[in-house]
Parts: sequence; structure tokens; C-alpha cells
Amino acid sequence: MARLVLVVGTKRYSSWSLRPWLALKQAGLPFDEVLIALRQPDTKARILEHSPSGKVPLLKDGELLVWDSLAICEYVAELACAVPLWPENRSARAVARAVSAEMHSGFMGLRQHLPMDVAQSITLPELPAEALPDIARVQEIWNDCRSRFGAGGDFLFGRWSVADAMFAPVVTRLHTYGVPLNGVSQAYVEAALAVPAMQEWIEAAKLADPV
Ligand SMILES: N[C@@H](CCC(=O)N[C@@H](CS)C(=O)NCC(=O)O)C(=O)O
Repeated sequence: MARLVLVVGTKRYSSWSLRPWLALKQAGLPFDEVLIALRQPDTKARILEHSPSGKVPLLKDGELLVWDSLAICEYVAELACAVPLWPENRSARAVARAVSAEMHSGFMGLRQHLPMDVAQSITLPELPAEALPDIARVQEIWNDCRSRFGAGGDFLFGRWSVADAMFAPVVTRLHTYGVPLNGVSQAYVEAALAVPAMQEWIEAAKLADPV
């Protein structure tokens, strides 16, 4: 079997790349990494050498190309049958997919106004108004998941799942910008940041050349 290859963008900024990278790590699947510097004149051309969508992340499994963070996480969950990456309970799994899809397709205010930068702590004079509804909705989701499905562990559905991968860049943003959170959300942020793979990504981002 060919070794998996994940093409990712600059670790400081590439929120989409972080998600499937974490899923692969959490699944314990070995993979090689191709890192492309974002925000450079040749970024688009370099990504297009690998990815038909012109975006990272991209997973290569031999001849097979899988692009888009959520599709890659789904594929990794299928490969990693020994380590379940979705909740086993059908209702929990349905909600995990719903919140993952909601994250994947929304939260533009949070994304645009509090961009991911895992290498810094940034104090803003005040939080951007455009991000506030998203911050409230994220906490609503986290509180709901933790109270209904979280009994078996510290993550949204108890054991770590793709839903935690999808929210990982939100966790780092809330931490980077020191956003005040309710108790359940703060505890979740701390648990998500403590995951060794998350620490590994953040350390690599801090060590890399600033680009
Ligand atoms: N919907 C895509 C979004 C991917 C995306 O926007 N990736 C950004 C980096 S985080 C990118 O490739 N930017 C490079 C460019 O647009 O030139 C996914 O979920 O993977």
C-alpha cells in the first residue's frame, strides 16, 4: 500500500490543513507531509502541482486524490477502522456530522475577523462585532454537544472525533485572541489544546520561518 501524503499550507495560518492533519495523527495513520507556503507569489502554482481544486489540504493515497478538509477527514475515518473517528451512537454521529458541516460551510464572521495564527497571542481593543454571533453559536454548539454526548471524555462527543478536528482552528482562534468563554467552552478549549497532535502542530508553526 502506498504511503499517504498530505499536502498542507503554512501551519501558522492554514486552518483547513490543520483539520485532516489532526485526523490522520489521531487515527495513528503514518503519512508524509508536503508543506506549501501560503501568501507567496508562487503559492497557487505550487498548490496546483498537487491539487485540482487549487486549495490545500489535499490527501494522496497512491493514485487517488482527495481534496477538501471534510472529505479527507471522512476518508481518514474510513481508513482508520481500528480507531473510530466518528461517534459510535447513530444520533451522536448524526449531530457530529451536522456540526462539522455547519463549521465547514459557515462562521464567516469568525473566519474573516479573527484569522488563525497559532504562533501568536493577540490582544484586540475589542472583539470585532462581526465575529460575536459566531462566537455565541460556537459556544451553543459546544455546550449542547458536551451536555448531550460528552459524558465519555473531554471532547465534543466524549472521545475525540472528526467534529473536534473541524473545530480545532476555532479553538486556536479563541485562544489566540483571548476570547472570554463560558465554563464549558473554556474547559473544552483547554482539552482540545492539550491534545499532543495539536501541540505538535502549534510547535511546528512557531518554529517555522514567518511567512
Ligand atoms: N473548502 C476547502 C477550503 C480550502 C482552503 O480555502 N484552503 C486555503 C488555505 S487554508 C488555500 O488553499 N488557499 C490558497 C489559495 O487560495 O491560493 C477545504 O475545506 O479544504
